[in-house]
Amino acid sequence: MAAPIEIRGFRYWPGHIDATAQSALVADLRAVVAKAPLYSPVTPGGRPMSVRMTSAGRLGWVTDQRGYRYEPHHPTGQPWPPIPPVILSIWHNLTGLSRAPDCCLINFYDEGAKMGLHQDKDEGDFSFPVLSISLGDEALFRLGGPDRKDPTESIWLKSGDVMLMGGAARLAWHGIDRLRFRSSRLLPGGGRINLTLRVVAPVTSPSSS
Ligand SMILES: O=C(O)CCC(=O)C(=O)O
Ligand SMILES: [Mn+2]
Repeated sequence: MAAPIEIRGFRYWPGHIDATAQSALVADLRAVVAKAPLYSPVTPGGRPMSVRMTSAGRLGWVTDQRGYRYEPHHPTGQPWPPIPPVILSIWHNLTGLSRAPDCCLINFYDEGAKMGLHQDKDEGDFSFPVLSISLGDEALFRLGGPDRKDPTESIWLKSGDVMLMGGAARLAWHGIDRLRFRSSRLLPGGGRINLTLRVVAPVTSPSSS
């Protein structure tokens, strides 16, 4: 395995997942989405997010007027499907942890979708990292520091890239400014899938920031 590139405490493996494995992952994710359909989430403040979202695993991240939190069920009331084994093995290989993630959050970015600068802080234990996998169109990822005002730097994440936010970078601010729509041929209709693997336990109460 190639050594990761370190950027401000983020660890980055460009092209970690090859084209064949990317297609296999998309097939696995289609099976997940068939059971737990992508839906359009709303922030606690009532604003629709531009990404569509679903989860796999014991818990899924949700947001609505009741706050940001993890729930054991999809908004339809069904449990989330299990995390596909190939995704779990990427987690175990790159984090070196034997502990499995509780949640694989699945974000789908269609043309024009983005994600504002934020911290991932709805989990109960920040000593565990968050692992992010990119599939499909290239996206401009902005990464900063633990303070909202810290300077930021941007990199284009490509299909097959994997990023680890752990240690000092675990609570770093980050977001997606824009997509290069149809820059990849992985998804026939264009767009980008981002997976984030998260250890959630212990489960926390809802937040709105
Ligand atoms: O799409 C990405 O690369 C980042 C997604 C993200 O930060 C999140 O889901 O919390
Ligand atoms: Mn995030």
